[in-house]
Amino acid sequence: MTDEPTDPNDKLIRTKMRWAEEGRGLTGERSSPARDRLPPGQRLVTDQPVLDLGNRPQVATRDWTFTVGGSVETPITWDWNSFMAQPQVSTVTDIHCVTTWSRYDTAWDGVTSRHLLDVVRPKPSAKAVMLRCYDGYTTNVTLDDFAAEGVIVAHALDGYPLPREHGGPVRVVVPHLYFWKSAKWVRHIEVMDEDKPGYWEARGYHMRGDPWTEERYE
Ligand SMILES: Nc1nc2c(c(=O)[nH]1)N[C@H]1C(S)=C(S)[C@@H](COP(=O)(O)O)O[C@H]1N2
Ligand SMILES: [Mo]
Repeated sequence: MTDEPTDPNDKLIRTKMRWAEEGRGLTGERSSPARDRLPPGQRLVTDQPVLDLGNRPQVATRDWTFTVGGSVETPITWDWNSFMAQPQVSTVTDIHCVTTWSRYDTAWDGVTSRHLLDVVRPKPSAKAVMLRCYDGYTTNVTLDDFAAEGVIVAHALDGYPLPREHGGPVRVVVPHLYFWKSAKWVRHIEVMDEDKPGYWEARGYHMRGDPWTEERYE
C-alpha cells in the first residue's frame, strides 16, 4: 500500500485545484454561529453527494486493519472485531463541504476520537495527526481538533453500515471542519510532533478548514 494516490479522477482534481487557486466559494460574509446554522457561502442539500479521488477501495471487514502509531505511548493494531469491541457512541452532526454544500443531521455510529486517544496516549510532544486512507488519500488535523467533542471514527451512517462510497468500512468524521478533513476508508492514524499538509492541503486547501471563518483555501 503506497501513500501516493493514483489520481484516477485527474480532471476533477485539476478543477478543484483551480478553484483553490481562484478562491472559489469565498464570500467574505460574516456570520454568527449562534444565530445561523448554515456557515457563510454554503447551501443546504438533502442528499449526500459522493466526493473523493475517484478510486473507491473495496475493503472487506475481514481484511480490514486499522492502526494508530507515531508519537504515542501505545501503538495499536485493531481488526474488525477489536474495533467493534470498543465503547460505541452515536452522534448527529451537520456536515459542510468546501465545494459549498452542507447537509444537516447526519447520524454516525462508532468510536470517539477521545477514546482512541485514551488508548494510544499521545506523547507530550504530539501536535497533529495525519489520517491515512486505503485509497492513498491523506489529510491532517491538529491534535486539538482531532480530540474535539463530536469527532468520531464511524462505521455506520444514518443507521446503516457505512456504504463503500461514503468510506466504509470505517471513516473519520470531524464535523466542525470542512468535510475534506473527514477521511474515508481510514487505514492508519499517524500521530505527529508537527502539523504537515495532507493531499488537499498540499494543493491549496487550508491547513485547518473552519467553515465558520471560511478557511477554504490559503
Ligand atoms: N479517503 C478519502 N477520504 C476523503 C476523500 C477522498 O478522496 N478519499 N475526499 C474528501 C472530500 S473532498 C469530501 S467532500 C468528503 C466526501 O465524503 P462523502 O463522499 O461521504 O460525501 O470525503 C473526504 N474524505
Ligand atoms: Mo470536498
